[in-house]
Amino acid sequence: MGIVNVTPDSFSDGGVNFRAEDAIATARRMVAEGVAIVDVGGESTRPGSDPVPVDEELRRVVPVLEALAGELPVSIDTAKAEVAKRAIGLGAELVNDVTALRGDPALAGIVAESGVYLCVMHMLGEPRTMQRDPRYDDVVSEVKAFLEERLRFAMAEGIAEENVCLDPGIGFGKTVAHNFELIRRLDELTALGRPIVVGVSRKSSLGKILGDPDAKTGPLSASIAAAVAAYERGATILRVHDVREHVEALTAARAVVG
Ligand code: HH2
Repeated sequence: MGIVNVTPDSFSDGGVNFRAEDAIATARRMVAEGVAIVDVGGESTRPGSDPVPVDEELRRVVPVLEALAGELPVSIDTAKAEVAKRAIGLGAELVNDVTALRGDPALAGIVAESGVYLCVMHMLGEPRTMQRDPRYDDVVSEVKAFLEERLRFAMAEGIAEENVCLDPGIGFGKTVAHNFELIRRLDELTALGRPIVVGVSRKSSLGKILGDPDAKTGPLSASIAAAVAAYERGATILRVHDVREHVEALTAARAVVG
């Protein structure tokens, strides 16, 4: 899954794809590089970020979705029902909701009605405050219980189980240790029987283990290593910024794993 942030302020690529022409070109390049689906988002959820009003989010993503409609597989990274509805109308096949259907009460119905795929992600708290001293007794069992409960909720709302994938939410209300423990023990999440999405690309935990306690991002090399480790532990979808390098690395990993 390739990340196309149509935002001025995303944590690692803010502004790079803020102009629709740039976002469209990036999405097309990702497909040429082997991506399976392009995740278009108009709201940053980086630590400390504030929500974006619905009009502004639509203004950012709609021109991109219009240009890509019917051309390549698209996912919409949004928690807003109105944005999801518009994106689905323009051909989006997956709704990537970092609030796991807790943000907008109308979102579940739209996903259910249209029959698109849904990604539900774990987040402790909300982006503005989530990195202030996150605590768990056992991060993996708590994330697992949350994802299981959200899967049941989605199904109760009429979303088909086979359309749901689950994401531990690397960096969303977690310390560096929590993030790596979630990847290390990913088999406990794959046991839920649904495809697991992992988004660790460029995240600050990678920069922090490399010795910079104030890192806001991590390098490509470390992103790839973490993605390959997640793949070996059963991740199905890797959400990444640098498609070509990840496709190459994961192709080699797959050749080894067999
Ligand atoms: N991470 C980000 C955003 N959306 N969705 C899923 N399912 N999993 C993730 O790990 C995830 C996500 C944050 O990364 P990015 O989109 O690069 O940054 P920003 O939120 O600042 O736009």
